[in-house]
Amino acid sequence: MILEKNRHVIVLLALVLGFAVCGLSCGVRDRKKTAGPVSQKDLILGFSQIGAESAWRMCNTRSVQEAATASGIQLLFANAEQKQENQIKAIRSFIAYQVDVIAFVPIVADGWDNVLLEAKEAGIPVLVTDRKITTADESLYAGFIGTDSIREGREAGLFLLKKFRSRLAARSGEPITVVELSGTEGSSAALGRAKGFREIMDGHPEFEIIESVSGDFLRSKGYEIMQNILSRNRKIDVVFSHNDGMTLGIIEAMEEKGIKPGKNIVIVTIDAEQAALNALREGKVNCVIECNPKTGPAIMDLAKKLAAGETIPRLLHVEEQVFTEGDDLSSVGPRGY
Ligand code: GZL
Repeated sequence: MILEKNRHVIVLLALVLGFAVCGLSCGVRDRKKTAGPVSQKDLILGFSQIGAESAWRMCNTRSVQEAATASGIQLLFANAEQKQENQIKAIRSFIAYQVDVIAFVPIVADGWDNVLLEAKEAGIPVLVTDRKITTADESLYAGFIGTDSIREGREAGLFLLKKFRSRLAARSGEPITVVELSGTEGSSAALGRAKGFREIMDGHPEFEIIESVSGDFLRSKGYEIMQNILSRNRKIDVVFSHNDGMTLGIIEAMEEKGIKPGKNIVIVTIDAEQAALNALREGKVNCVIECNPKTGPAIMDLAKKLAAGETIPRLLHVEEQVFTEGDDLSSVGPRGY
């Protein structure tokens, strides 16, 4: 079972070991000797992905893999099974093999300085994608491409100001109670969404965040947490969920208790996967904020630039939109995740 569980890492390590032995014995792939711009056909990109915790993540993985194939870039792909230590091992394997570029999704924001310093000393540029890192040494990575989590959180708050404008105008004094289900603790996605949300909520004391619990971006945890909160019969006006996976669990728990999601309790959710837009059309959620997973092509373009010795923008946020109840969604095509 363990073998199966860590299959991806084992395959990767065997691959790297094999290449390293071959490299040592037949003198290939010594980047230092062939330092300088790498032609696209020889470009090898090491990519560390965090796992497969949501439909969003699986779409992000497909986007990276399909874009690498379309670009003719050789991809060394490692699935970390939700563990930072597996990501650090994978990045060290990429360094050992002397890939041309490393890209990774940091599962949490902290704890990357040492391994990124090793990559820097090996002369391998690093692209941070999807989630951000916290570091005092900005030279440890070349740039970031992904979504603006703080903006996503702000959009959630701004929707609620509109949704509850009449209650806010009435100044009834009755608090508007909010339950927040947040994503993976310590991840920039969860930290940013919580920060942006509070930037708006803190300006309106009528809103009261009565509970904030991490559901780790998992549907199963969204269900369990919501079940537990509902069992305590608290008055809940709003649920703000950091991703659609947890929201699907939240909806299930509410309906089991005879609560009408989107009607008895307002729901705001982030990602905009197909199931969430379907729920919006059915009136089971009230606002869906897009978080775009399809960054594969842009990642490959940036990897080519880095391999050619070019500089890239430090920060690239991808385009995202907000879908709300009452929108005409007829022009919104299949989401692909
Ligand atoms: C956000 C991304 C999050 C998604 C979740 O950029 O890191 O991780 O919102 C996913 O669905 O698990």
